[in-house]
Amino acid sequence: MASTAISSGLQQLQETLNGSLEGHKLASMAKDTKDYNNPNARLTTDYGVKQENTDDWLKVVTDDKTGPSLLEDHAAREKIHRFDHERIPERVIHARGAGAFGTFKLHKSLEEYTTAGVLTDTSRSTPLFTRFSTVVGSRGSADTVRDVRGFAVKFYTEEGNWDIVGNNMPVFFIQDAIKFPDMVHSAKPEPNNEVPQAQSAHNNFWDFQYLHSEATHMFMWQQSDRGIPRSYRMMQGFGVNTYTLLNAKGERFFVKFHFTPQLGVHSFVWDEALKLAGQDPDFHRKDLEEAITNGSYPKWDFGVQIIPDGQEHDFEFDILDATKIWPEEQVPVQYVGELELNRMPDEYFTQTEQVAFCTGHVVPGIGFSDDPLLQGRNFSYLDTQLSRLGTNWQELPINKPVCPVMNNNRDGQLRHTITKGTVNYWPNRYEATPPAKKEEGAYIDYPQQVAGMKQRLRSKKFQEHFSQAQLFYNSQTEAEKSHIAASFSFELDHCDDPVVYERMSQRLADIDLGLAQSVAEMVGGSVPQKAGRPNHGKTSRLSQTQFQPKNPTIETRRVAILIADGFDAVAYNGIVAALKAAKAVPYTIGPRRSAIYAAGEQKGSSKGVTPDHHLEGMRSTMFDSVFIPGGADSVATLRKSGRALHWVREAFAHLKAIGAVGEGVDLVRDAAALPGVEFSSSESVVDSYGVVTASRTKPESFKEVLKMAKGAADFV
Ligand code: HDD
Repeated sequence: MASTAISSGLQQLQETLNGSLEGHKLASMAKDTKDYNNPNARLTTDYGVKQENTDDWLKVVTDDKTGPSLLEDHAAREKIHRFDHERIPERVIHARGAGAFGTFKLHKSLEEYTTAGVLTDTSRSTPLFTRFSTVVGSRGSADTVRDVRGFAVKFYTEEGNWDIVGNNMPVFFIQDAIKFPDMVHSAKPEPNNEVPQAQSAHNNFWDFQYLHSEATHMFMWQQSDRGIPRSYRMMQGFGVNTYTLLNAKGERFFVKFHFTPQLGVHSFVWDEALKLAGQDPDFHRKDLEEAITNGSYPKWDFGVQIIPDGQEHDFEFDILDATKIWPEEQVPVQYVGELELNRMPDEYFTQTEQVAFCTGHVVPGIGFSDDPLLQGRNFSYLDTQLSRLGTNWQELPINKPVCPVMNNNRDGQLRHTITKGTVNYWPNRYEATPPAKKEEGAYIDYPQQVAGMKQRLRSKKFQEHFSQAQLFYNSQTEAEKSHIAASFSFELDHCDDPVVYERMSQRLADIDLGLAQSVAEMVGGSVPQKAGRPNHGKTSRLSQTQFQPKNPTIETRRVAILIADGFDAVAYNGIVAALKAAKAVPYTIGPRRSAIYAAGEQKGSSKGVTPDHHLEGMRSTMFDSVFIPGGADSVATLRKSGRALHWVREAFAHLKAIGAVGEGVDLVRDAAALPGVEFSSSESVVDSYGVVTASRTKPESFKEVLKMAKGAADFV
């Protein structure tokens, strides 16, 4: 096929990238890319023959009589055959996800600790692909459910692919990989009726959590606001497992990897997340795409925590235990680089679905540790790709490294590479393709001394399961603590087996008596009278309120502007311009999606404003903020609309910034007429409950509204 728009676009991009690694990756993908939206292309069969009709099966037919369809129609059979086999098995977990391409830049070399080029060469720009995911739900489930989020990054480095297959929480439910199938089975829909979908709120999940006290720390994270992130762009990423770094002197260091979002960490409130799961199941997917296509590239600071070899036993916890963090107060995070996502995939299936991450993919200078979860993962990821993608999955364009690949792994189903040469083994008489030497960049294994008894046991420090669960809870703000209690109350309310909610209420007393008592009362468990163990009272930097941007911004925040006929054009245009200038994303919402006319405008003499959506099509849940311009007729219409009132009330209940000017203030006042809410003053700018109003339209009002919107994150 002639060079097409997409592949030539990719090539152009590559040329501008000037022979860089990113250019290399793009060029390699361009070779495998075809443009369907090309008017010069023609429909063909898979074997390349142009087709004149792909709508009618070849059949015996006359004007008034339809006879049998003919088996001889190879093209028809090929079309149906290909369709019949379109589906591949979804990931056994993390089935639902969204991905994007990006770049990694290192600011500070880590050569003191490692030889890895990607972590030592500050002149490099390393291309990468990131896939975010939920864990429990099927491929078609909703984005906003309460769950852990996957945060997997594939770095296409000059020395081979390096995958960090992490999550948005720094710990895990289990310590030993052999428990993984039990854990996942308990979280997935129950086996008898395949209920519930994408939920941890069921008997089996909480039964498992109780029976595995090692899960206590992790379920506190999962029940916190971290379980319902506002956006993939606003969550932390953690490698979770302990890896190692190896420097040029052959010294080894233990390491944990961190990604901290420059936009800060933000979450939904639970009611919002619940509603969005029905109102817009693709909310996170669309959010990522909207930001990237608008040029607001999400960025994370990349950091490492490092413990030198020999100091690994200096901690009260085992540094190889994935249910433990390394508190930042004990092991500071050194931020040394930046990850940016800047390009959406061209096609979901071949890129986001077929990307295959492996914890075993490390590059020279980076190694594993004896973390027993990581050791098992190193088998599982390689293995699972076989059933999902087949033997030659590493040859798929999205999985191919940017550096040369050559070895004697051959053949297998769907092999693409054609390897020239007369031998396919090593050593061979030509000394063809010999193994690399250390100075040529070979991967060097750390010569680790190992001694001990072969046993099915865990070492002593792995037996302590509650200290860091308390540390996490103690570190939360009062609002975050109340969200945790509400979350347990919701989840355990969905468990109808008293054994499950009774025991879990008791378990919570191992963390905090007050939490256990409030949850037990809500879910009908017997109320614990004394703490299961004393609280050590320690805290760490674990509240998400401590991970806020240095410069608060409303960039990428979605602001709904509610208007009806007769709206105040000055206020409307002012806010739209101000939001765009601040790189926020304004959406106009009206009672209908056909033109709405400003005060003084006539249908026919003016085109009016065509809203992006109508009040029934989109709900307040899909926006970060609501603004109501004045205009007597517009506001009168909105005040009569139950839906418009509900919009404002719901936004208020979800702690969103609300702004109104002129008569728009009256809609806010109507909506605020709720028991217990005192809302006053329509004369000047008011700042109460995150609501900003100004009854007179003046430029300062917009500034105030923007200021409030900037602070919106603080209310969430
Ligand atoms: Fe896993 C997928 C993260 C423990 C076995 N895992 C998967 C993905 C992420 C994680 C982000 C999705 C990757 C993608 O987007 O394609 N998993 C984790 C983390 C863990 C963890 C942070 C704890 C530190 N996982 C874990 C264990 C095992 C697995 C202990 C097995 C022993 N994980 C898998 C898997 C998956 C997977 C079955 C399913 C699809 C895939 O690998 O490619 O192999």
